[in-house]
Amino acid sequence: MKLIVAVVQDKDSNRLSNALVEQDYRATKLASTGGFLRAGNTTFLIGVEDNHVQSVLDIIQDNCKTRDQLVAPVSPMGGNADSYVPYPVEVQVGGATVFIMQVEQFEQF
Ligand code: 2BA
Repeated sequence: MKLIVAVVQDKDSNRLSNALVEQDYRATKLASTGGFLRAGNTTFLIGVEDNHVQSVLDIIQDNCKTRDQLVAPVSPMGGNADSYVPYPVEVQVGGATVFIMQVEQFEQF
C-alpha cells in the first residue's frame, strides 16, 4: 500500500475531491499553507493499493492546473528576514506537488 500526499491549489481542491469520490478513492483533505507564498493550499492524503497509484496520479494531473501567481512583497516584521521578498514576483504554482510513500501497516478500527 502507498500513501499519496498531494499539495494542490485551493481552487482545484473541490474538483479533485469530487473526482476521487467518483472513482471510489478515499482521501483526507488538510488545510495547509505554502512555505514560500504563505498562501493557503490543500494537502490530500490518499491511501491506495500499489496497483492504483498511477490511476490516482492521472486523476490528480487531470484536475489540477498550473497557474501563474503574482506575489506581493511580504513584510519581514515579526517574521524571518531571510525569506523576505522585497518586490512583486510572478511564480508558477502547481498543478500538484506529489509525494508517494510506502505504508508499513494500515489498520481501521
Ligand atoms: P509554496 O511554498 O507557497 O510555493 C508556491 C510556488 O512558489 C511554488 O510552486 C514555486 O513555483 C515557487 N517557489 C517555492 N519556493 C520557492 C523558492 N525558494 N524560490 C522561488 N520560487 C519558489 P510549486 O512548486 O508548484 O509548489 C506549490 C506548493 O507545494 C508549495 O507552496 C508548497 O506548499 C508545496 N511544496 C512544493 N514543493 C514542496 C516540497 N519539496 N516539500 C513540501 N512541500 C512542497
